[in-house]
Amino acid sequence: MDVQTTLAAATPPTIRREDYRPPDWLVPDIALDFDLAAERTRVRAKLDVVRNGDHARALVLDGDELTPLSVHVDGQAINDWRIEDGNLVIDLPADAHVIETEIELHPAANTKLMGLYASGGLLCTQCEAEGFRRITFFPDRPDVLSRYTVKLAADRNAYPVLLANGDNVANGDGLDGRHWAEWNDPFPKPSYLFALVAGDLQANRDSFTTMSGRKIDLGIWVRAADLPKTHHAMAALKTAMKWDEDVYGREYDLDIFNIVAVDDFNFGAMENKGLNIFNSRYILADPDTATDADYDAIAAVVAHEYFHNWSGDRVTCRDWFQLSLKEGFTVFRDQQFSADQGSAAVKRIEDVRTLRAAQFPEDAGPLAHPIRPESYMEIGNFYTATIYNKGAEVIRMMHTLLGAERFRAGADLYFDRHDGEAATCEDFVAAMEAGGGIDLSRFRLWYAQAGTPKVTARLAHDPISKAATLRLTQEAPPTPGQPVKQPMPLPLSLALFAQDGEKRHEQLFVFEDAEADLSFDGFADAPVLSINRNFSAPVIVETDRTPADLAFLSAHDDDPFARYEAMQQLMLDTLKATIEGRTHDDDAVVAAVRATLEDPALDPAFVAEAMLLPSEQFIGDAMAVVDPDAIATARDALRLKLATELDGLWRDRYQRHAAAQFEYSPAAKGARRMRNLALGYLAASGSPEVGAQAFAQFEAADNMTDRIAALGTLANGMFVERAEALAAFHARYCDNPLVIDKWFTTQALSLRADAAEQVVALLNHPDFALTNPNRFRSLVGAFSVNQRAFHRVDGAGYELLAQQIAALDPINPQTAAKMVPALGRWRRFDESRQVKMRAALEQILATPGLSKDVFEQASKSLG
Ligand code: 0A1
Ligand code: ZN
Repeated sequence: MDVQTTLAAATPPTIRREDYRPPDWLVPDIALDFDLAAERTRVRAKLDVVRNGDHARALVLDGDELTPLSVHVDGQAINDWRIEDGNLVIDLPADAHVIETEIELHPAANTKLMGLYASGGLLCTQCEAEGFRRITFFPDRPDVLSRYTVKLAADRNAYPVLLANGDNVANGDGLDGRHWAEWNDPFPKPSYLFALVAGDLQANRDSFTTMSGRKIDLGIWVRAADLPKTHHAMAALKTAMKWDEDVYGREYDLDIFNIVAVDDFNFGAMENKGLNIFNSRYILADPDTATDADYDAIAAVVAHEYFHNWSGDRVTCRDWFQLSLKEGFTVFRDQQFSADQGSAAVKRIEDVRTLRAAQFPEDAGPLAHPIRPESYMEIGNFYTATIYNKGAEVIRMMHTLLGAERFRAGADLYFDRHDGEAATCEDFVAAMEAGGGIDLSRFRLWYAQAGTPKVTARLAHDPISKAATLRLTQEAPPTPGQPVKQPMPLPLSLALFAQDGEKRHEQLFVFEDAEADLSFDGFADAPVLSINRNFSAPVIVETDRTPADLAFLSAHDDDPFARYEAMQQLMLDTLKATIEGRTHDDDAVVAAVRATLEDPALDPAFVAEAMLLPSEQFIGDAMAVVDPDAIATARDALRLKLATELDGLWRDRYQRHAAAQFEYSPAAKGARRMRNLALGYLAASGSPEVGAQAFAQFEAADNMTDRIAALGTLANGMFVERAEALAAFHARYCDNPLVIDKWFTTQALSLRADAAEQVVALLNHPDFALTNPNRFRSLVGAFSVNQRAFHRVDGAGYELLAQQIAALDPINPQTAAKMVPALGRWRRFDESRQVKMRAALEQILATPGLSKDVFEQASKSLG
């Protein structure tokens, strides 16, 4: 075989959206029978199959690493089945048959964590997107909806609890200490929503009475020792159930809603019908082990998975190209929910920060794709920030264009029209048009075009005519496969402020063309422009506002997001000027930060957000060529200047927000945020006195937020207390893997020059393991976003990541593939780094037996 054919044979097929065809066979009913054990599990499946349409094609049942032990058609054993590409193919004479198959699985050996696997003594499943085919032969695609009856049998001692989707209809004892449970899910569902769990679990039980008066039994299932850590998740669940009734009119449908926490999980959580399975990091919390950010994330993820019951389960996706139909909408819903629980402004700032950190780089790189992609090799690679977070921004824009009431009418129509169906993104937009009364023809481009649009805004003023004119342009950059873009409708929230601080004009301008001119009369003096308020469109806005304008807005804008944004832009402009060696005035930043810190009307949580310097990555994203060293130097210098010049204020804020007894309330969270921000600034000086102060906080803290903030401060610097604090932290939490993850992450994110060496040492720590995705992400994933360390000029960071990806790939390809995009950003760096990053990608591609997950990411990254 020559090289060409070897490569061709290794390239996985590309699946295209345009090739969609309805399924050849449907499966209205399926009965599954599991004989469970960690080493060997027997699965018997009985499928009622019905020919769909007028064709003579064989029945093809997807299979992944399955071998049939027996196949029956209409009760008769047959031998003329065949396996093609792992799938079971059976020629069938009539239009309806009963197919029975039997296979054997080895859950304990399933390190991919897709299908049925073992985690910490439990047996559990993960089926989205294509895991069900690793459990039984089935048309594993989301447009085949079936009613499931599931029988689980297992050893009673090892697996006293047996859970599946729907209602528990029967239970009994078997021979040899075994027992069984039967579950029935009345709602037809696609196979990716199937789930089972078996294990020694205890439930935090509660109930919720729905708006129509039905009582739902709720259970959060964990190891007995973890029960005290489930209260926050339970409270969030009940709040989310009520919120979905109030805001979307959506009521829960089954009589039971169960959640199970597992330690080994590839993603955050999974919305299986009536049986959500969670990564334990998104369930378990108490003040000693979880930060405020963890508490918030738990509530958001619990809500997200619960909301999927309607946006995902009752109305599912026709095919995986429609993934954003359920994910974009559900992220938007969870964002709305979280905004309603606390400060909407702070939540919006956090969401935009996430979008910019995770999605903008994706949209600007070789893996850019529209929220409705056109093709994929491995669907697991498309659970991206684009599908999720940009998808949510697209839904949000519709909400902005329609207003809450008409958006609700559109959502109602969508659920009415498509309940029980597998729908498309087009169905959603069409329902918004009909229900909300709007024409979204051009808006549909948001589903088709990748890349972050760039808007330029130039405000001119003529003192004679007293007119201000705003000239806008928009342009979307070329992305892979899409060299030329059309302008898209951008809902831009605008305001003009007079110099005295008065808001003189406000509007939502839907900017649809490549250019637009707006004029405003009656301005004797030049006004200041506030644009993309509340981040009304997911775009990059470039203005010619001066530092004085930005400082003015940071003090006067009545839109909190715009106020935050003005401060960020001011900091960014200053940092860029430093990096590019242009003359500029750092004092404008100091003055603006001082003014915000001293404004008594502001919420401390908001102030803390506004005071954060732009991340090193964000600064890099704003440069033509990222220079990690210059960025680090400039940012450290500005940080030091703010620390020194505002020293008294930081000390005062640290004291003013002194730790009181732990409480999880918006006010207490804001105080902790402000206090820890102040500690961070105080530590910038490196003074030994602050090291002692951080260590004292570390030791005295009654909550993880304060303790980890102190540890991070120490870990970033050269303080003498550093090693002692790290050791004490490890010793205190050595039995808690979620906290040990934090210990790894804190060191992987260190700003010290020796961060890469520390990470190398930690890879050999006895607590490091490739088999647990949380642990891998906590060290290797965190390191890959530590810009100054990962992009070290000698290429050591790239080498390290390539080795770890190659090592993880045979164990868990899905998690390994998630780490590749860090190397895919090579075009953004200087020539020398580009060469090293490409070499790392080549090295990954040269790994024998590479998975299609990593192959797709690495080959596309080389572009
Ligand atoms: N649908 C889930 C995300 C998810 C996707 C794939 C998984 O496979 C390992 C797991 C979870 C959500 O949006 O929460
Ligand atoms: Zn989701």
